[in-house]
Amino acid sequence: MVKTKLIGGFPFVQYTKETVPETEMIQKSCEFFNWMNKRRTIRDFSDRPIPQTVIEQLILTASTAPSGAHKQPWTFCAVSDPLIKRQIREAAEKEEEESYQHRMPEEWLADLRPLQTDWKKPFLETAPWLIVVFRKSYELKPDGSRGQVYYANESCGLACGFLLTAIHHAGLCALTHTPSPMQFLSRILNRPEEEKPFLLIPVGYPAPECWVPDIKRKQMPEICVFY
Ligand code: IYR
Repeated sequence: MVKTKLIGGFPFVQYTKETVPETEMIQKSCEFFNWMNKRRTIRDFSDRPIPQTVIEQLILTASTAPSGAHKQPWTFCAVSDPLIKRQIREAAEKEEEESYQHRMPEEWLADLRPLQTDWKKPFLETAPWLIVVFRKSYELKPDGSRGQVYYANESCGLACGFLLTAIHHAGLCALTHTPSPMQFLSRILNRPEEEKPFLLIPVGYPAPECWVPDIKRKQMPEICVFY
């Protein structure tokens, strides 16, 4: 039985967590790193379908992320409809072509060269699901008035991190795609004014032949300082 009590007049539940001995903790943290270090962003997707129930569970995991004042300022739009995916691809490619040809400065283009990206985005139609994450800039209360949200960028970033981890855990792959500008997603998905497009995440299996850049991750001394 979960113990409950009022603190400052608000309901609290007692939280218990199963802890592990230190040796096991060291092993688990190593294993989890080794497994997370295998996650890669991909751009070559298979069209093999994924059941909606899997996508639902992945999104439920994403929504366990912490958020400012527990406002959960996110909406996840999961798209498998081929006609909507095509509309998204066409609109994204239009913006991306303009960006690659005119908007992105030379330094940015040079930084992207090792990744060999370009304005063509076939994965927006090939991947069986596109999860479009929207960030709420305010929330609509039941009476129609506006309520504040807090740290919405940080909250949505955390939720997307949880989502990518859940996708990897399910044996699937994803791409964190940020077509720019991406207001077209609000229009195509008919989202309300308070929701702003945050991240577009194609989800699926890798194509039978899938290539990723041979990147190296920074080592401890470059990313961490102990005090
Ligand atoms: N949005 C473009 C460009 C792009 C930008 C960054 I920063 C990347 O890490 C990768 C791509 C595109 O999706 O191609």
